Amino acid sequence: MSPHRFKTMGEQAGRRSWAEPWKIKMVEPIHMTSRAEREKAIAEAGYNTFLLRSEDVYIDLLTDSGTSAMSDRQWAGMMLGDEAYAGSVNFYHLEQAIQQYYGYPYMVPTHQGRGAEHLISQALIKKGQYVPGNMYFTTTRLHQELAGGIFVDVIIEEAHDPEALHPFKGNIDLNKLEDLIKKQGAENIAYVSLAGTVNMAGGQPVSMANVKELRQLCDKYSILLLLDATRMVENAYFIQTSEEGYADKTVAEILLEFCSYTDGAWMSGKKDHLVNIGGWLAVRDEGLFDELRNLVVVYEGLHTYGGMAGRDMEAMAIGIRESVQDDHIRARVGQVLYLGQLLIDWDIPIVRPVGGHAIFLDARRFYPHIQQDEFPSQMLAAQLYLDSGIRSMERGIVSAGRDPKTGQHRYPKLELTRLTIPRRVYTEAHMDVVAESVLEVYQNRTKTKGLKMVYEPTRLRFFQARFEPL
Ligand code: PLI
Repeated sequence: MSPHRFKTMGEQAGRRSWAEPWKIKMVEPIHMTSRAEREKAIAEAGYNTFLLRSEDVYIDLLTDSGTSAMSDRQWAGMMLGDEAYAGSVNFYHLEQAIQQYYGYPYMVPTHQGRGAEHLISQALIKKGQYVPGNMYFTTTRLHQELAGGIFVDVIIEEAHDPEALHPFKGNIDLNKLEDLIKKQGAENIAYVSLAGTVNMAGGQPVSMANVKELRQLCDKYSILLLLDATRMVENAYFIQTSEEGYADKTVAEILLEFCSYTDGAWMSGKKDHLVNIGGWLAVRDEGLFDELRNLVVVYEGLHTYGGMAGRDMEAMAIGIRESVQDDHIRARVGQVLYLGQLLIDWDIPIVRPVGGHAIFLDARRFYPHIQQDEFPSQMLAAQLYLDSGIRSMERGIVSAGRDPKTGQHRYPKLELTRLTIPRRVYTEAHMDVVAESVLEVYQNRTKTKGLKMVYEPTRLRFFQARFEPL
């Protein structure tokens, strides 16, 4: 029983709760496995939670990507899918929603976010050019590297410190960025790659002040500023709640203003947009759009479907409108904050401040006795699964991969295990169960040993690598 949910009358007095702005119409049963079943399952999965079968998982916090519950309106929209090869009506609905809420005039759909990352990297990066960004993301950096680019992390230093309480830890350090531009020359910078609520830093937002200054710096050197808008609605919510001057603006207004400082964006619709598949790439410049339309037909599909079914574009267009409602985003981030606060109250080491989509357990402080190259975050994810059937994800040395030049492991400062909350899927009671399992694993931490990697894929190794306990 969670101590948090059963307070005395005195402690409850004066309290006014809010609740999710929806009720549940359909449910999907989940079931609990026995410890013996989980031991077998995790061993068969090579201690990699990506390799578990979802039927062996109790509460699935692997990712918030494509795992949202759609609304009845979205499901109704699926029935209106116009599956014409060209010029589907759903494409125009999607285009209109992106123009209205993100403000970019030109858009191509893609099958998901990495499809868009591929196109923008191919279109804009020349071999040997630098791509500065606010911390890497796995697929984003890989596409930049495959196009011949060199990613350079220019996020503020606080982002690498899990205990630093800066409210906008996703901000770019403008001095670091300008130093890089001066050193390498503006012509050798492909573009600035800015992400909202920076995933690998713990879902940390970027402030409006930062993007405004960034715009000025990019203008000074005539460099493009491109946005990974994947979780920008969550970012807009943090601006509304934490940045001076934005408390009275709607999340939709903040989102539109933020995007107005950028030249274009790519999107994994599987997150903010409340759908299970899809993405897009949108820009302001007509010439660049022309190039993207040429590329999309080669790699994704015709420019009016780009790898998506008509029904999926319709669900996404509706999801965009739902996602920017203040009530929705407050409940979404509110649930993440609820879980985070429980863990903070119980002195469990997590990345702070709590971000928008996930709780990141700090595996360095969890398992100080396990060396980074013995994969502490990977082991922590396995231990959580063994304890309760909860699935989380490694976001540390395995995710960081190897340096393409030296072939050595990259050793990121952050060694984290991510508990990612799908949108509109789990209840507060599920969050209590998760917190209690984390506490149990934390209490047994000194007994836990590390892992050795026994199979390593060449690219994005975290998805399929296999491990054995030391
Ligand atoms: O999974 P995709 O291809 O739709 O999107 C790639 C992608 C791009 N940017 C960011 C910030 C992401 O978080 C992202 C995908 N993230 C996943 C799958 C995640 O579990 O976080």
